[in-house]
Amino acid sequence: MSEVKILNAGSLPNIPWQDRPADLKTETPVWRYSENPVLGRNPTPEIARIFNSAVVPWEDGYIAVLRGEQVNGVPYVYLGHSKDGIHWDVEREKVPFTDEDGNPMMPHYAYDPRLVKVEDTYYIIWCGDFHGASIGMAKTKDFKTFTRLENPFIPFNRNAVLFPRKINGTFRLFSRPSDSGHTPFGDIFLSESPDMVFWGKHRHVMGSGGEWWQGVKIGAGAAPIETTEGWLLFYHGVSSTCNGFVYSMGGAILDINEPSKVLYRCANYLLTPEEPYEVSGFVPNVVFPCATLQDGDTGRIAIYYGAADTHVGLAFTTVDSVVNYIKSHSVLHYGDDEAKHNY
Ligand code: BMA
Repeated sequence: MSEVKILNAGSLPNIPWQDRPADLKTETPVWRYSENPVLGRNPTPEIARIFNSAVVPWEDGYIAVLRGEQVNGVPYVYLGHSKDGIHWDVEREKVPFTDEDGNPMMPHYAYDPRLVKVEDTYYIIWCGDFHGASIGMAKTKDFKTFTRLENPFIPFNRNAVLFPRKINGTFRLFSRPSDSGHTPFGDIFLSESPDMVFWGKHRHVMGSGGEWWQGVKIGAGAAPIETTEGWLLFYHGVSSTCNGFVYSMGGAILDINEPSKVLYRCANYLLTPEEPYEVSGFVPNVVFPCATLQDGDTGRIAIYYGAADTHVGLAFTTVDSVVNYIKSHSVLHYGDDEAKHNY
């Protein structure tokens, strides 16, 4: 197979990195940082745990929007700062959201943030409350002012993830329609918008089912990575056991011009809870990817994932090894490979 390259990512020579250990027993192309977790319990007096969180390069280091579970149990989002993407300083104050006139407009709660740069703007997307679980969105250019965009979707919906660029002239966003609780179903859908305000032309991308690790529900994880083989998507898949849900990470490759069309979908998980900080914590047996960093020069990818709703873990792969693994273990499910208008 020809070597797969990352497109339009630029250089990130200081990407957090460790080589794949020689003694790994698994064949999965994703391996963990040996000093995991990189964030966890009680980082500030206000926050009990930090987990499902998103990171981007910023100035001479990195900035993160972190899911911090407050000591009253209510989730919120906080900024983190790091020189190396591994050691983090966590702000004690919540992200100060405002409305479009600059007036304070804090969500009641906010969890599972994603942080994606599109053109010259950074978008934070989270799950909040709008008469039920739904998608919150805000934009910033300086990480000082955070302007909310009025409710992009009606409830119930979560796991919204933006594409890092327009496709055929429109912005694209994944989401996962749900219900009010620990939803026992869920597929990934794609929506498009000319202006980041009005979203429509919704299409179905991938369903749950098939292999057992993703049999109950799935949701987009990190912003898709543009590659020479298509959009590389890391997502979470959920299985049900007699002790509750188990969250694993999967991978798929989507058509570069029509990303509702799945080209390859890995039948095996890429990462599943195995380490003590993944199998034990506030919610055991959860790995929940929310962000990646990538270096276009080397093809290195660093994946940030929530572990057991308690910690942030870091894992690594290369674009060539992960795309080829997905391709060589691909099983498509009913309708995955079609562009689906469904009307
Ligand atoms: C999902 C979300 C995630 C969480 C996961 C496992 O429904 O609430 O924030 O990590 O459950 O508890």
